[in-house]
This record gives sequence, structure tokens and C-alpha cells, in this order.
Amino acid sequence: MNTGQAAVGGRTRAVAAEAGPRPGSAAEAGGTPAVGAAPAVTAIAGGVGAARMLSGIASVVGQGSITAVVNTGDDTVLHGLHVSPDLDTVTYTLAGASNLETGWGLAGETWGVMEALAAFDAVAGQSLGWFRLGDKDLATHLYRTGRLAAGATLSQVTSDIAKRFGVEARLLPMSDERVETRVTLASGEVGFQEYFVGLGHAVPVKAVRFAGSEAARPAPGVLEAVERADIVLICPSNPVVSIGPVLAVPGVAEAVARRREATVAVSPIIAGKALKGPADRMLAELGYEPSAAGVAEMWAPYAAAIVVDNADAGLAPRIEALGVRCVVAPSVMSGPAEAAKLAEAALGAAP
Ligand code: FO1
Repeated sequence: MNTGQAAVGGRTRAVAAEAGPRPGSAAEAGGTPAVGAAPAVTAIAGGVGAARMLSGIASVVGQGSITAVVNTGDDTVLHGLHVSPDLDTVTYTLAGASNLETGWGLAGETWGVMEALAAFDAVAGQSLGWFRLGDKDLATHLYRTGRLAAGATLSQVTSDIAKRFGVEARLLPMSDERVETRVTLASGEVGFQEYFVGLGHAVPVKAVRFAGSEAARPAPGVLEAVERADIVLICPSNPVVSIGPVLAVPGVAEAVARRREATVAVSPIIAGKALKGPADRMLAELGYEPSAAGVAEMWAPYAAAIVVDNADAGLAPRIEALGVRCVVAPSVMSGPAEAAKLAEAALGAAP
């Protein structure tokens, strides 16, 4: 499996205050910000794949033209701290501050707290460090948790964190209410991170549900961002556990479906394989076809066009038969240039 490890997002910076351009900033592009004529893009986003795609989009239209509606079904509470992996992955990547090896967390991280915590394993009777929180990353979770405890909404805190990292794109959690992705395995139901990180997503999945979604409301600005976008983008994220939770928030799927003619999806499946993570296995386990055509079928009610990799060009007739325009383009985002090219293909696929 191609792991797509080489990350997109410009050069690495540990903090926004350090000199250097953000991916998609005017400074990085070496010129004027892409405003005015740039289309407003609203992206439905998961973690690493979406973050890389958004960096590419930013290099074409500028971060200021982007609104990302980000999955929070992966959110978890660890050591009393509220962790929002996908929001942080998108933030850090757009800040040019992400860890390029892992795709999550911050570059130049240290692990002093995790090491000190491991000394409690024996008395706790369990490994406390199965989900690794770097020292710098911890500051984000401390800030988020403190602000939430003081009554701020996740939207407000997300906006603060984006500002602290110098991110100009508008980042919205899918909802300010808790929606929890739960995964049923042969052994029973577990939280998403227990499956994904704790078990290394190495076990078959029987079912997935989004606890709390029925009662959740889209975060402020989410529906308007979909309604008013020139282009809605369904990022190359796991369709079931990354995009699925966003569409499960009441009103969001309907809003995207209403904008079908302006919506472009990018397949996260290339030649039957996910570049990263368990999407291919999970699709098959849940009864979907693990191919770009299978993804096109899932997104046909929402997207008028889909971008698939050159390796999947042969699927184009099947995809077009679904009433989805099929655009074939190199889709492996092995670096900023490749991400920018994929972004151009995706933006060009919109009417
Ligand atoms: N993924 C891992 O595989 N192992 C980890 O220890 C881990 C820690 C972690 C800490 C903060 C964060 O924001 C993300 C982290 N991730 C880790 C990634 C993350 O859990 C998943 O990639 C996403 O939830 C899937 O989109």
C-alpha cells in the first residue's frame, strides 16, 4: 500500500510567530493574495487527506477563500483533555506546522509529558500513552479544554486556535455538540480512537454509528458556507468515518445535495487502495465497493463530479453512468506541487 507519507503543507514551522509563509498564503505564492476573483470553496473535511487537499486548494485560491467544515466524530477525551484530531490536523497542516512523518501532531515535537506519564502505567494498571500527545500539541488541548470548560463553544475555540497558528482559512467544526463515532467490532462497540489508534485499525468493522448526531445541530455558519460557496468540495477522506459524520449532522447532507451541481468529490481510493488508513478495508467490510466507482456511488446524490486517479481511468464509463462527471487526474499528493495539481483538477471539475 502506498502510504502517501510525504506531506503537503509547505515547509515546516513550529509556531505561527516564526517567520515564513503559510501554505496558500500570498507570501508563499510570492505575490498578491488570491482574493476577488477567487472562488469561495467550502470543503467537507476529515484529517490527513483533507488537510493535504486543502493545502493544495489554498495554493490555488488562497486560504482566505476556503471554509472547511471538519469532522469532529473522532474527538476524544484523554487525561481529561478534549482532543479534536481532525480539526488540529487541518489547522497544523494549513499552518505549515504539521508533523510530516505522521500527518498528525506538530513538527519538532518533544514527548516529555508522555514519558513522565508512562511512569504511572504500573500504578494505573494500564498503558496511559497509547494515544500520543506531544508536549506542544498538549498546549492546544489544554487551551481547548479550558475554554470549553469556561463556556466557549467548539467553534469559538477552533477559531482562536486557527488564529494562534496564523491560519487564514475559516475552520468550522461540523457541530458544537458532541457527536461520537462508535465502531462495532466482533468484541463489541468501541470509541473511534480505541479502534483506530488503540487497535491500529487492524480488526474488521461490523458497523459504524455517530452517537448524538440526531440531536446535533450544524455549527454556526456551516449551512450558510455550503449554501453560499462557489464550489463545494468533498475531500479525499474516509467516506464512512471522516465524511460520514459531517453528513450525519442534521441538515448538512441536505444542504450539500441541494448544491450538487457545484459539488466536486475527490476519491480517497486509488486502484482499490486507500493511501493512508483503513478506508479500503472498512468500505468492503461495510458492504461498499472499495474502489473509486464505489466512492462515486456513495457521493452520487451529493456531487456532480468526482476526481479519480489515472490508475482508475478505466472506471470512468461506470462512474459517468451514475450521472457523475468523471475527471481523471494524478491524485497521489506526495508533495505541495502534486497537491496543487490535484486541487486545480478538482476546482476545474466544477461547472
Ligand atoms: N494517530 C495514531 O495513529 N497514534 C497516535 O498516537 C495519535 C495521536 C494523536 C494525537 C493528536 C491528534 O490530533 C491526532 C493523533 N493521532 C494519532 C491521529 C488521529 O487519531 C487519527 O489519524 C484521526 O483521528 C483519523 O482521522
